[in-house]
Amino acid sequence: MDMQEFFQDRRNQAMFGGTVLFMFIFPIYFALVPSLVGLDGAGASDSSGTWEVSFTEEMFTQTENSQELSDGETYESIFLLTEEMIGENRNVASVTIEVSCNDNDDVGFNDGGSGDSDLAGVSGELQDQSASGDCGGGNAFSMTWNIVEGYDGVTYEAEGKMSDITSRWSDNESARGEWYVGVTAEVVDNPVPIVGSFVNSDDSQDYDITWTAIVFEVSMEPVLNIADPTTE
Ligand SMILES: [Ca+2]
Ligand SMILES: [Ca+2]
Repeated sequence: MDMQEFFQDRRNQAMFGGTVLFMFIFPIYFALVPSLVGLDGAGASDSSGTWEVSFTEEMFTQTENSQELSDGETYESIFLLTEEMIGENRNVASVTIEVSCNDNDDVGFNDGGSGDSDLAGVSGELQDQSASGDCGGGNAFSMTWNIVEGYDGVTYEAEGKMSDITSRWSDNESARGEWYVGVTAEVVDNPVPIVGSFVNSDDSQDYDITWTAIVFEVSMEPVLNIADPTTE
């Protein structure tokens, strides 16, 4: 059967027409389905509209104690923030380290501590920080890196494309890796006077270290703007 005979047959015509129809319908159908069921990721259909944008947070914390350090000694604190902890479709809002110490070995809470970060093992263009403070019992010092600027976790309404809202809250794959802060002790001996002599009372200090990473997921629900007839 040559091509001319093939197309003269009515059954073949119908079959051919049906085939051509489905060749067009299926790609259109499968392109639409993800947006219809709300599963579209980046690159797929990108709905525009008014959205209620909300956030689901998870907090990762790591606490440790430096043990007793002598004056000038440095404790190496490492916090690992992995892709596995962050997970797909989630972003890192911030990473914080808080260091506290309580110099109750002698009189006057006169020890202190300082910290210097080294973020060579962390993805992204993050700036190193230094901080220091006194061992009065509370936080001696802390450092915070805001990975997603302006993040506060508060639900809000926005107009626009889903993809624009998603990228507004993107951490751009930064903050992953090995966070390092060296905590250096500053120990000051303040002798306690005992009748006729001095007691060498303070030659060390320990530090409590807490790392906190806030990870979040963005959710968007369409806002239906239905005018209330009773107010018009
Ligand atoms: Ca002291
Ligand atoms: Ca001390």
